[in-house]
Amino acid sequence: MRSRMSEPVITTLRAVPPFARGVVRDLRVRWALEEAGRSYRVKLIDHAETKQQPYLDDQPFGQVPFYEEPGIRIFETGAILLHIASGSPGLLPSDPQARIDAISWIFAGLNSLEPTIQSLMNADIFFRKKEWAQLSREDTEQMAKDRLERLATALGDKDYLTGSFTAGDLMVATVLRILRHTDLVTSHPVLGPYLARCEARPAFCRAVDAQMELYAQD
Ligand SMILES: N[C@@H](CCC(=O)N[C@@H](CS)C(=O)NCC(=O)O)C(=O)O
Repeated sequence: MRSRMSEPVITTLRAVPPFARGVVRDLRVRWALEEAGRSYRVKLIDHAETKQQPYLDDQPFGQVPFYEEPGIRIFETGAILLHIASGSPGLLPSDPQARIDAISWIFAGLNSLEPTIQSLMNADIFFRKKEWAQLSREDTEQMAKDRLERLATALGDKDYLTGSFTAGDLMVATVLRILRHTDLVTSHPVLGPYLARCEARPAFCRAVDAQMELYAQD
């Protein structure tokens, strides 16, 4: 039997507000490890500790998750996902074009989709009482909708972005989930079924259940 000491360890927050449960970004890492068939351990940290040394040496922005395995320490979910996926053909195909397409979608999720989607989440949740957020909400929503339409066009009638499921879908699906307080994705004729397809994967179900279970006692 392999020692649990060799398992990857995900550092994540001990407690989060209700709106964040099920979308804390450690979900990306849990899901990738589940898809790769790897067990893992979780290390819990208080929010205040994330803003102090020694945690800031590991995660310069004081955020979660942080990932470690023997000989490797990684911050940023994109880098963590690439690392896990590079050892898992189910997440990153070996064919050179298929592989780089999947990697492109990881970056697209993080760089072309997440900023506009997170801005709408910020306007609706974090800054909802600020006048500037209320004044700019319509434009913020339109920017997110524009990106969603581009995504839907790229997906077309395929089940997944590059045909079969990859780490690119994993990243994009977790970004789309940030909008679960709206119906922009769930009511979309292309993106709604796409997200549901990703969320029906057994590996996703195990990952999200594990995150929800962690916060169930609060
Ligand atoms: N770009 C980072 C973002 C990480 C992130 O936003 N983490 C959130 C939790 S989902 C966090 O730590 N929030 C608490 C804070 O920023 O103080 C990544 O993808 O790893």
